Formats: sequence, structure tokens, C-alpha cells
Amino acid sequence: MAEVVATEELFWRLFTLYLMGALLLGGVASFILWYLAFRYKARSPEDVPPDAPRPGLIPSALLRTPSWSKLMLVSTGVIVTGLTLYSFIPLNYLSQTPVVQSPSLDGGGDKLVVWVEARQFVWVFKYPQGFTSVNKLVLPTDTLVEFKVTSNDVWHAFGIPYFKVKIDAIPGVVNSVWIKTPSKPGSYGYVWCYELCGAGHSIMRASVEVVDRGSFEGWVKSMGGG
Ligand SMILES: [Cu+2]
Repeated sequence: MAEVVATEELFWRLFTLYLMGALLLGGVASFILWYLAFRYKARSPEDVPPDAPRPGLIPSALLRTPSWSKLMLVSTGVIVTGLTLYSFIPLNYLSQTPVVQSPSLDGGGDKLVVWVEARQFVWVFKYPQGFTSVNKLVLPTDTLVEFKVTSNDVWHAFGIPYFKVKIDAIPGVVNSVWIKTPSKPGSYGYVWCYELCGAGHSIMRASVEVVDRGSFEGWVKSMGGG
């Protein structure tokens, strides 16, 4: 499973890249702004150049674009286009469930496939071992999990903040989203509904527990699964 990059890892990489870029460019722009403001501050009325901007008047100098402004425009375009194109790499990776060769969890597949059915206002998880869990998602550690998401009534949206994934739950449609569970067992927050689906929307959530393989097998048995 080492070859699969976790969804939250993809998110944090991209987030860090954008944050660093914003801090760097914001820092440079702020520095230039303050430097120019102090460097060219008018210290007496005689200092004010005749072509200085005046309230209520459009400064004609702004209409003559100096070459460095064009350079700024082009470099901004290059940065924004570059970031946009680069963002497609993780988005593309996320859009399809990675193929893995790991021990079978349901007697046939190489990943755990959980069917998710949204209902006003609960989450129903159907496991391949033939049982159903309501509002409680239990997953084994270090496993690729694919969610097949649909709805029993109105539009909902399935999302797990920790894993940074979200997908629409629509009646008659099956949407897929995947995660790679961490190797550390523990509580990983909640599944929340991200589509205003009625009066109980805000309480529509399910706990997410990641347990080791042995505990998972035990839980499956306790739920009546084979
Ligand atoms: Cu909902």
C-alpha cells in the first residue's frame, strides 16, 4: 500500500504550495508597497509632482502602461496558469481509485468497497461481508477504501473532513470516492452531509473509526458479517 498517496496528503501538499506562494508573493508585494510609500512620501507641498493622482480625477499617467507593468501582467498570468495546471495532477489522481495489490478483505477484491446510502437523516453503510451499519463507519488500518455513494431520497453529499474527500449522494446515481486509511488506529472525526437536505441536515453525521485488522474482523463478526 506504500505506493498509494493518501487523499489528505494530496490536499495538504497542494494547500502548502498555495499557502507558501501566497505568503511569498504577498510578502514581496507588501514590502514594495510600504517601501515606495515611505521612499516617495511628499514631505512638503512642493514635493507633490504635477502629475500626482488627485481625488476625483483619473490620472492620465495610468493610461500609459510602462513595460514593467506588462511584465507583471505576464508573470501573474504565468504563475496563475502554472498553479492551475499543476493542480490537475492531484485532482486527476483523486478522480480514479488507485489499483492496489493488497490482501483481500471481502474474498475477491483488492480493496474494501463500502456502499453508502444517504437517507433523511442518517448514513447507511453496506459492507461486502453482508451487513449494514448505521451512522458508524468502521474501517481497517492501512487499507484502500472505495465508497460507492448514492441516496435513498433527496440530494445529500458525503464528505469526511479528515480525509479531505467529498462527493454528491444523488438518488439513482452511484458516485465513487476513495480514501487510504491511516496505519494508526483511532477516531477520525465524522462523515458529514454537505448538501442542505432538510430539517435534520445539521445532525446528519456518522462517526469514523479506524481499527487494526484483527479488531476489524471482530467487529465484522459482531455485526453478523461473514
Ligand atoms: Cu443530507
